[in-house]
Amino acid sequence: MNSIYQNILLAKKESKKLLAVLIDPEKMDIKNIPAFLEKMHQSIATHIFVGGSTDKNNQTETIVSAIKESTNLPVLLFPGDTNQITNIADGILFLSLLSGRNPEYLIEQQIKAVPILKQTNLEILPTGYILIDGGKETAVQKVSNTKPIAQNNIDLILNTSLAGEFTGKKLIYLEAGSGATVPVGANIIKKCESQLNIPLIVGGGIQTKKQLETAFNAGADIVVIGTAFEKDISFFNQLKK
Ligand code: 1GP
Repeated sequence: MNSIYQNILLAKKESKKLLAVLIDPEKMDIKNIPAFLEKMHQSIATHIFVGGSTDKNNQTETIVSAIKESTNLPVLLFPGDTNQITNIADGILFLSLLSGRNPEYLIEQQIKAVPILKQTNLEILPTGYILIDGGKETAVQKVSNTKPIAQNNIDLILNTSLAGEFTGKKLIYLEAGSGATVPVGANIIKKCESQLNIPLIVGGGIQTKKQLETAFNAGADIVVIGTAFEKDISFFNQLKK
């Protein structure tokens, strides 16, 4: 069986676009999961990401278990910290916050995660995580205590992405932050995609089908949407298979 990453590479090669639905354990009511997933399965969604900047009540494992009961799509952890790691998921976006200069999120959390990961069978996907100004202060910014890169600083965004690839990351994630008022611009996606060899994930503030298509057409391989589905589950109707 192909790994999750091999399937992402294959999709990229075949120009098949992937949509990851982000479920935040702090915001998802467990009893709503079956109905949410049923709706999601009628859409073009291909992956489920689970995570948030914080998980104050340690709900991740319970939420991931409930999700796994009702889906065959790959479930990837998108953790804000090491407490959100659970073996019940299929894989983990192993993030380094490359846009910031806070060692805690560049390498310290990753070192703390190793003993936990060694107890799991999770597929580890090394991911360069780049926070880009989304028009408002987001949770990632607050929790990580780092500044996002301005959208007009394209050279810095590009060079940070390429530094990620050159240091061995397997994915680059351009993040405007959950609930961003301005998603990552198409010009930024285009520029990065044209020079990166590894798949590109884009998320934050994408709330309409048009914005999703803009991100895909600009070159995003995977688009992540959370808030728009949290706010209105009927958004899945616009994204039918
Ligand atoms: C956040 O990129 C994701 O980490 C998704 O953002 O919640 O704004 O869709 P939204």
